[in-house]
Amino acid sequence: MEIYLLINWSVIRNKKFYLMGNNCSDGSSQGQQKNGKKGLNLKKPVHECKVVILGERAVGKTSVAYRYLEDKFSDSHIVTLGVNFVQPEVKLDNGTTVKINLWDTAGEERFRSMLPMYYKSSKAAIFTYDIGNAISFQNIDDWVSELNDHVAADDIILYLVGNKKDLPPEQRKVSTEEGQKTAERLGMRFMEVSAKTGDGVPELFKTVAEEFVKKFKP
Ligand SMILES: Nc1nc2c(ncn2[C@@H]2O[C@H](COP(=O)(O)OP(=O)(O)OP(=O)(O)O)[C@@H](O)[C@H]2O)c(=O)[nH]1
Ligand SMILES: [Mg+2]
Repeated sequence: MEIYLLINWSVIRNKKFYLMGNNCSDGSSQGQQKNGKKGLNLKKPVHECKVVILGERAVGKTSVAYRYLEDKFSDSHIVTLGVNFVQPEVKLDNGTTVKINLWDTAGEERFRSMLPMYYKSSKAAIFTYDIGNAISFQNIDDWVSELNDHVAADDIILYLVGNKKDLPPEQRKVSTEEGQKTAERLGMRFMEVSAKTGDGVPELFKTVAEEFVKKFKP
């Protein structure tokens, strides 16, 4: 079942929808945490990281974002019209918070021309395919070369993510090894996840946040 939902250009945060302006930044700010025992204010860094999630229609881009943000899953394909903006936060082990300004883009062909504005100044790109759909995997090269036309390789961290890891073996069309090889060839980090079960999803966003801090906020 396909549902067209007009929630684009909104921020899903704390289970509410907010209208937004296109005002995300990649700057950082300083949060403060009070140490009750000693009465000291210990500054904990808060960084913002712009991330774009890309891939063919129905590979599960929105579902991955929704799983991380709300820890929920829907069997319906809620077709993304243009782009959704969500803002999950990741807390790292050292107390640093990374606010991920996540642009969840539409896989449908008719929206392709608007994608470059979301690549621009992104610090990470998550290329997603469906492990049960070989075409969505074969097309990854096209997605990557499209991004390379707009962003210098050194300015962005690339992830290749095979979603729908929960599918039974007989429905799998792309092996883990094929995914790994392609990621190596394209200089990307690789993971398989399932938005349905949640397997690998928190790890994905944690890795994105950690790598972002390592590379851009050392
Ligand atoms: N089995 C399984 N199905 C999934 C998974 N993730 C998403 N789906 C299903 O795949 C379909 C498409 O999911 P979406 O998240 O809407 O896909 P999308 O990539 O955002 O699609 P577009 O917005 O059209 O580009 C839906 O029916 C989801 O329920 C998963 O991990 N496992
Ligand atoms: Mg979507």
